[in-house]
Amino acid sequence: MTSHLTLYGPTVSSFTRICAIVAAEAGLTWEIIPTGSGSKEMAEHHPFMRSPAAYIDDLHFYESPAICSYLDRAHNQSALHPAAPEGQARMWQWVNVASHYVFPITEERLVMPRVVAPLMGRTPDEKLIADALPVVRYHLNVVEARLQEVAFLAGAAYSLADSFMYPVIEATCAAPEGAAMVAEMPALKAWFDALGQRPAMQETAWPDITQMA
Ligand SMILES: N[C@@H](CCC(=O)N[C@@H](CS)C(=O)NCC(=O)O)C(=O)O
Repeated sequence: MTSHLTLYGPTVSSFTRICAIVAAEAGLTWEIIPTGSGSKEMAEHHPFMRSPAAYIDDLHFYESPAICSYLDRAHNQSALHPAAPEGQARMWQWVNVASHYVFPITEERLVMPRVVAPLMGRTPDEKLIADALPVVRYHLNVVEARLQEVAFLAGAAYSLADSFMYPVIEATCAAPEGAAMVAEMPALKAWFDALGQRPAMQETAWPDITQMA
């Protein structure tokens, strides 16, 4: 029986997309039921009202690492989990770097004020952005340094770690300041351009940034 993934979350959300990417890598069909983070509807699927929540194989999961690990192990022969203990540890290390360090700083202090605020009729907070830029650069430089050592974040092969980092970098590039920084970082730029060719990235591309929620 073919499995189908149903995600609850905003149509444009980095973590919802991460789960869709891993589903697409596994060749699964997937859909997003548009649901606002923090909404009463979301509380029916995620006790902390974060996005996404996932339903597949008569199972219900929340938290993107758990969702993605299940999708890959149950439906993709663990292709995105390195086999060796060190590779697995590196993968989770970089999943956490993407989720807990690079995502919050780029999302809250660059993408939201520079890209989303004007779409909502608000003036960008230029001081917030200016103060954040060196911090954003620092975070991106950490990723650049890793990618100067190895082809992918966990080592020699594409893994869940890259599936987590890619949408975060793509969103960062929606801000001109973010795009300019990535353009100056050769290893990160080459990794980003190469990953952008993967069918899973193209299948899950956001329809229109103006729908960001
Ligand atoms: N730890 C969660 C994080 C999910 C998350 O922060 N999602 C964002 C949307 S991309 C969200 O729900 N933001 C709303 C909020 O922070 O209240 C996961 O891995 O799924």
